[in-house]
Amino acid sequence: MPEVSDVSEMLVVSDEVREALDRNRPVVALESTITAHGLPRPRNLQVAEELEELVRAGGAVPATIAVLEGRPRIGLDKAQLAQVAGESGLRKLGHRDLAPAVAAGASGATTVSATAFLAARAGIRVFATGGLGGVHREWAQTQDESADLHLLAKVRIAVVCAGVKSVLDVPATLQRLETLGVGVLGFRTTEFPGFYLSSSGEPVDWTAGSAAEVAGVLRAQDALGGPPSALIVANPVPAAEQLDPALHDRVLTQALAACASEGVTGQAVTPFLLDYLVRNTDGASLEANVAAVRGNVRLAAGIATAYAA
Ligand code: PSU
Ligand code: MN
Repeated sequence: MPEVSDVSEMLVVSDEVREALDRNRPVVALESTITAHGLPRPRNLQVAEELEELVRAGGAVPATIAVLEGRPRIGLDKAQLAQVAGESGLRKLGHRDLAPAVAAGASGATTVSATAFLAARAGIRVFATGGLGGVHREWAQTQDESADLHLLAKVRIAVVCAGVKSVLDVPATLQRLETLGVGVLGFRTTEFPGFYLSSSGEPVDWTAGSAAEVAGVLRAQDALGGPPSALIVANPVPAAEQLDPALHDRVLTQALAACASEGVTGQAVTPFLLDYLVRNTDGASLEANVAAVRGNVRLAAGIATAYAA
């Protein structure tokens, strides 16, 4: 077991990401749970590679994050990305799972909570994902609320997302974010996006019209100081690429029923629901999901570039 005394020895930051951070060049963190557990194979690897290319096309350096053989890695090479996409039984690691995974020498994909934590530790200010975890609809019975929310109340990072997955209780999730003090900024929208859908129907208090405006909010957060918290940049999937709302509502109702009748609980709930939607919308939910993530990654590269300028 290596002796690990500080964060720079614990985190393995790729040379490319390290150099970009040292030179104050734009970097965008990407999570790996969406690749390992959120998208079907083999499409997942294609999407993971495409997302990194989109970050580069936007003038920033991609830093996909995962834990491999007990080492938290910030920036993966091609073989490591393929390992995340292809290794069967790869664990799903939230923030609380990081220490046990490191100690055990285990590998795992990082959720939003674990990715945001590691990215912030490495000094990365902007992170792109699909949809955040949040409060599940059966919360009153299960108390299932994603650890994403609590962690985002504690780290200073911008998370560009298409809202929270529509399998969740969206109003309850927005309420929790308010209680936890996590800022929410609609990007060119006054309504919180609905992940597969362009709108959840819920209002947002603040709207930004450009990446430069979002970067201004990040600078204001930095200047205000105080206890860190995230900023959620809620970026809707383009209307032309959203899932048909009627199909969405119908299949989602079935998915929630199947989840309950099959007794799926805990960490397995989110992957189960996402997979059910893919299989029962003939792949349409997958296309909407990928479209949403693409848009988020492009925007994140723009924000990181404006912030570094
Ligand atoms: N968004 C997606 N696909 C995903 C997830 C989000 O489009 O697979 C993942 C994220 O990693 C998020 C996690 O952090 O689901 C939340 O899982 P849970 O609800 O178990 O906290
Ligand atoms: Mn959960």
